Amino acid sequence: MALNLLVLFQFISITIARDIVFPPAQRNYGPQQQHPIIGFGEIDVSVANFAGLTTFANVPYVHCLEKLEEGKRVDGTEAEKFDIAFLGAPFDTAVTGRPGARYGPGGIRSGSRRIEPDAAWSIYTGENSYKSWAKIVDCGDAPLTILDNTVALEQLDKAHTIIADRATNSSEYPIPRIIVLGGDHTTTLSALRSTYNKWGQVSVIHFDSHIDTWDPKVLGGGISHYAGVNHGTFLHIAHEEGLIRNTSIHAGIRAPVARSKGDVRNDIRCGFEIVTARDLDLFGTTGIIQKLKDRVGKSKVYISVDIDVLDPAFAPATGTSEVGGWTTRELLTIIDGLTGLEVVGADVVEVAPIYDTAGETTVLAAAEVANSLLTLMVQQPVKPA
Ligand SMILES: [Mn+2]
Repeated sequence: MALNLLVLFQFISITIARDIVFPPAQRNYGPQQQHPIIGFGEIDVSVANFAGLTTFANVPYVHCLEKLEEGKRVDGTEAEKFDIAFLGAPFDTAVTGRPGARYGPGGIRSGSRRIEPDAAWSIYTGENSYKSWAKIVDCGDAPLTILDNTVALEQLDKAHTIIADRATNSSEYPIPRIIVLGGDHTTTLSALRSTYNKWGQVSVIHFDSHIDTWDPKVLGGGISHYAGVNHGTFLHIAHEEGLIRNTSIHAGIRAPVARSKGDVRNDIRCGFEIVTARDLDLFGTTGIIQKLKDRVGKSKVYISVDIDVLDPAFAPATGTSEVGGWTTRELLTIIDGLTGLEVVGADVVEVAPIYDTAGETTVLAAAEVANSLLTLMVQQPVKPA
């Protein structure tokens, strides 16, 4: 039996073997001539995922902030319609640790260059987010001043408002959703103001090593109101502004707090529950996914990913590194597991490319996180209530 099979295989391999014929270069060009580099067949210049200008995952750039009158440009032409937009928020003047996240949007786009919409079929799901019902675009970066944080956040608020007011490509789902490429974590405040205006209060799923609900009087030192608005207090402010529900949750927390009990008490007041980094060892990714889903229930969700949720081994390029974090694979498994939630906004923030490795470890991870956030939005379209 074994011998028969062997004979059969040999027969098949003989019948499908092909002759490899090399072009007779010597005869055609002569022994003294250089073999031409081009000249065999058509030259394709239509596909170039690391040439040209860089958008997230090579999706088309749209000037989303241009002035429109009833969907038309000043010259009367029709403006582009889109369902999901990437928006860069190059802002890092409200950090407490290392600066540099103003270069995050460019870094994340650079890390996303290998994603090619025509060839982005997931090996896990068989789906391709870029070949779905949703028209996906990159709006470039919001222009944010580096000289005044208050003005910069107002600029970002306005950019969000303009983009969320644009017409969608889908007639069924009338509000475009935004994925922010940060930027320090303060930028999430503008995004939450924007989701509140369009969708009402949201539950926040906050992946981070820090709680970021600090009372501005604690983190900011009470120097001034201005100093209190920073990347560790924005969730406290979002709660005070009534933007978020008390069904919010942190995931991946491991950094120490400033007060023995006050910070965690305040965190609960702001509507949060804590999943620590080491909870993963106890419950596994499936257990973490279930905790997050149970907490937010059927409410609309905003997902914010501070890249420092990852261990510095996987994301060294960030402002406030904390060791003992999750791996990139664990984080992606958990985010992908949130499928089915009504995600109305998302971000990946605190990416500071100047501290990255030569292998672009952090920006590659951040790009994949953004890709997973996009996938959640594509998998679950959302209608306003
Ligand atoms: Mn953070």
